[in-house]
Amino acid sequence: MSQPANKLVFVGGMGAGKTTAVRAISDVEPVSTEMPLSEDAYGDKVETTVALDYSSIELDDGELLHVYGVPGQRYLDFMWPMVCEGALGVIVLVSARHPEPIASTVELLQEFSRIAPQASLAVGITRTDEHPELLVPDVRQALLEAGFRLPVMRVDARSAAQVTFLVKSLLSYRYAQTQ
Ligand SMILES: Nc1nc2c(ncn2[C@@H]2O[C@H](COP(=O)(O)OP(=O)(O)O)[C@@H](O)[C@H]2O)c(=O)[nH]1
Ligand SMILES: [Mg+2]
Repeated sequence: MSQPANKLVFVGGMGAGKTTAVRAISDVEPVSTEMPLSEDAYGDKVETTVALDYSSIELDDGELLHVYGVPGQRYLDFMWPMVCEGALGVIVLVSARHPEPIASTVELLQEFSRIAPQASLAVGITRTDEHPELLVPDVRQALLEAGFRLPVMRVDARSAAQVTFLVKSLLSYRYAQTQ
């Protein structure tokens, strides 16, 4: 199966804003694929349902971008390589209400830089309207110390303008880097 040329992936934990972000910037009605699982994070046999989000957007110059949202929970990591194949960018979304926002972001950045070495990375922090105590400079500094120099910004996943700005920041950063 051939992969779409321009592919962008949102990843993050439950409630990080993936489905909302994909929906906010969609030109078309997004698709959510329900996946029944036989085990939950603790290995119990339960019926859990997770969603993979997909949609597409057309950028200013008519360039088509395929956008995916993939769960960041480790027990769903089998989905990561499939979704990331050929991706030009991976955006880690983290909710400011997450108990350990920085550690969880570093962990996802480490995983996805390994799974998708070709992709550029960026971080969007959601729900800072409710949790203003999480400051971007602190996150940026912690990510730098972990070896990640990349765009980090607040983003309200409900705002098309803010999500689009984050996407464009990743693309600009990607093309500004020396090859
Ligand atoms: N107040 C606030 N709510 C947000 C923000 N970003 C996302 N949400 C809400 O967070 C909830 C969870 O988002 P969702 O897209 O379902 O998260 P997902 O599990 O990553 O797909 C939704 O009700 C969104 O409307 C934000 O910046 N501020
Ligand atoms: Mg979702």
